[in-house]
Amino acid sequence: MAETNSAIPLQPGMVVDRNLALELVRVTEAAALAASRWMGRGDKNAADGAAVDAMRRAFDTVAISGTVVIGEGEMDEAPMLYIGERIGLGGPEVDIAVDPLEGTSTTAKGGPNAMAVVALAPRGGFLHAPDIYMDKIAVGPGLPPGIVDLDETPERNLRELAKAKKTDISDLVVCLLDRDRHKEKIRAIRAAGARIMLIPDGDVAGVVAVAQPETGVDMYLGSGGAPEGVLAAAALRCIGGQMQGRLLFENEEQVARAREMGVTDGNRKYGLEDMARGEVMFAATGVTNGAMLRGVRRFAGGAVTHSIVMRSKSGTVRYIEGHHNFATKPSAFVS
Ligand code: VTB
Ligand code: MG
Ligand code: MG
Repeated sequence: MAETNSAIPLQPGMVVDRNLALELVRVTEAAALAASRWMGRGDKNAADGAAVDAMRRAFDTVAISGTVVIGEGEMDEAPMLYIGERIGLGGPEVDIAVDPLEGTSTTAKGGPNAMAVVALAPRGGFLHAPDIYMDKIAVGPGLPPGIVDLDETPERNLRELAKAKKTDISDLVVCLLDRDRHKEKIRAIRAAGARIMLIPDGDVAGVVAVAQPETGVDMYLGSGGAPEGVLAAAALRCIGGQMQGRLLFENEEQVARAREMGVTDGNRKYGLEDMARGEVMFAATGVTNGAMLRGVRRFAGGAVTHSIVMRSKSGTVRYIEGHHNFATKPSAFVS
């Protein structure tokens, strides 16, 4: 007889959790469908606005008492999904991190990797990251803890990673955002003999790629948005992998802003659990095609979406293909 897993007995609360994870997909689907209308139309603000609006509406149907902690800005600058905004129908108290359109420029150009992203944690579970840069390093699951370190050189990190993966450095691929500020890192990676994948935008997908073997990405390196860092950390908590991040301050105003948000040590190196604690969930729907997800495909009267949803508790990763019929779908979810 097959052994059953009796280690984790089922309790009613767990069913709520499981269903909630799937509810989150409806939210990212709605945002992705709305943003997809703006693909390649050269107007990144319109694309972003459409995603924010659709995501906000979709949240009204989710059974949570949510507080936005990573959102679209401060109350006075963002009308929707601002930091501190209360969302949901009522239910468990949770914190919400959103990027309704991760990759606005790439959407405006019809480029790769744009997606709608949501993560959920128990109250207090997310680092309250201001909208500044964060230095990031990430590797996939199944490696010895501490195998790479933000404070080590790319050469050393690559050497250690190659050793642990029992490959040559020349087999490894490092993913970075294609930015001038990464020139020195790119030079060092090439000098060490590793290969590189430069992405135009979308470093949430870039970080998560380290945990998806089919992407061929072994390490993520470089600076991108701090809110995107927290979202990526939530995903890696679910799918496995290691990540470190450190806030990068460009001026005194940013330091003060971080302090207001509770950051006492500006130089702190955050690990995965420091950025996304407790039982977290992550959902994303592709807007344009990417390494992680396929983009929205529209046809007469409907569209197909491709989403990922995962929970840290069970470690289950689901890919969901949604076939949407606009004639019968509730209008709040149609764009
Ligand atoms: C990254 C990327 C985002 O911002 O976080 C990036 O993932 C960082 O800022 O899609 P720069 O563009 O200034 O390098 C985005 O491109 C936009 O949020
Ligand atoms: Mg955004
Ligand atoms: Mg973004």
